[in-house]
Amino acid sequence: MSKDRFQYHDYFLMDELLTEEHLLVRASIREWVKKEVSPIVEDACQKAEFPKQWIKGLAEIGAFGPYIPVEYGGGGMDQISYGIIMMELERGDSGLRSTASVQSSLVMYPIFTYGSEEQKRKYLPQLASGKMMGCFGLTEPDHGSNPSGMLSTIKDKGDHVILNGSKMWISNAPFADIAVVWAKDEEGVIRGMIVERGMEGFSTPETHGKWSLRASATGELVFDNVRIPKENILPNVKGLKGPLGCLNSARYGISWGAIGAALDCYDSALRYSKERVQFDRPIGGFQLTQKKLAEMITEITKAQLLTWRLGVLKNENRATPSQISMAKRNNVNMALQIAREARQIHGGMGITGEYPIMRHMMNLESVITYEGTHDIHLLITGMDVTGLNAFQ
Ligand code: TGC
Ligand code: FAD
Repeated sequence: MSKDRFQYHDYFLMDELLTEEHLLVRASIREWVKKEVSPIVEDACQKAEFPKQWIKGLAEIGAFGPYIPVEYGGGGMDQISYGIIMMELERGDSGLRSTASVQSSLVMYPIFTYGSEEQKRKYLPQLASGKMMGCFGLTEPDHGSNPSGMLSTIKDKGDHVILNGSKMWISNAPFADIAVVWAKDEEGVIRGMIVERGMEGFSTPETHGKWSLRASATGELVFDNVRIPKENILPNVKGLKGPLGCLNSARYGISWGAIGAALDCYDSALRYSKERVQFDRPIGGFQLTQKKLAEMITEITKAQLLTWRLGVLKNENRATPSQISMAKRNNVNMALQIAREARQIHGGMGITGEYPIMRHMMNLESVITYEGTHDIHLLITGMDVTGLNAFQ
């Protein structure tokens, strides 16, 4: 990729709604992404490798558990700061944001929210410092959108349980030290537990051949009679609301993250439209190009306002799961449409690694599917407004 010339766009002066701390956080993450991510991300994607050195950097900039209290190693920040961090990381690459959001929202969050005091003290500081990495196992080969049908089970054996089953499409699985896993007990109740690498019968084969999120490692979790000590079970939640509660936090972060990817595409397309000359004038002077750019910044601005408001509600503990679904669905789709339009503005150059467009576009094809597909989120909104369940 050529030099990272990204500039932020704030059409409705939304910076006036942010605090000094928010702006400082944003500046420091952006600087790190420009220095440590942009120069190597294209190569990492071409090679389908997750650059492991990013882990230390992410920990140093506070991207692991930004809103987890300081006493457990987290950043003690508010939800808007968390969102801003996700936005700046995804401006760099959705796979990078994935790694940070899984660690924060899907591993640290459940341990903090549903874990015992011993579990919090044992795992959270290690996860915040990046000395330990985690993953989240909910999806199974035959149960994606409907996790309630999961087949993974635990059987009670006194001081431990025996875990059997498998999970697939698990971000960070190939290198994770621990996995927060969801499985049904003998009464069919979903329980969460912490599975550690090295436990006998636990393996994490890597998933190859992805055309999307190539700089993020994805794998399976396979459990063959794995002995899990009872102290590894999360004591304070039972049922599907456990994993779905974690998804609220991750989906909220993605709604910010998608704005980052959209901004990067828009910024690149705007610059290219002023520099690229055809028919003796910059292509930005043609009405059809301006239509694309004007619609892009309009959609980005609407998403920025929606998401900032969601952040305020989240800070006040008033954001509902349905509001989060609406924001995740809207913003990821918005970013994907912008990536496609930006690709057109770049002409043939848009398919090369010289520009970030095609990489964002391919990444967003995963983002629009994971954490609940585009259509599942539509049905969540539909159910919220009608009171009628159209899932089954
Ligand atoms: P349903 O009967 O509606 O609900 C079961 C229980 O859960 C409660 N609940 C929630 N609680 C907290 N937050 C939410 N968002 C909740 N939604 C529902 C609900 O109140 C009920 O509680 P209770 O006490 O009555 O038992 O469940 P359902 O089986 O009908 O399913 C509903 C549906 C389809 C919306 C849900 O299962 C769903 O969201 N499906 C999508 C699955 C999904 O998003 N998977 C994501 C896997 S993780 C991932 O993709 C990580 S990618 C990370 C990265 O790399 O960045
Ligand atoms: P399916 O559920 O089979 O859906 C296929 C299609 O059917 C979709 O279009 C869907 O919208 C539609 N559909 C399903 N049900 C309905 C319905 N009731 N009405 C209308 N349409 C419906 N999971 C984890 O647990 N942890 C992770 O870390 C993780 N990381 C991921 C990383 C990547 C790169 C990817 C691609 C996925 C990841 N996932 C992870 C899994 C992800 O959450 C699932 O892919 C997603 O929830 C969809 O499940 P599925 O792929 O089985 O699709």
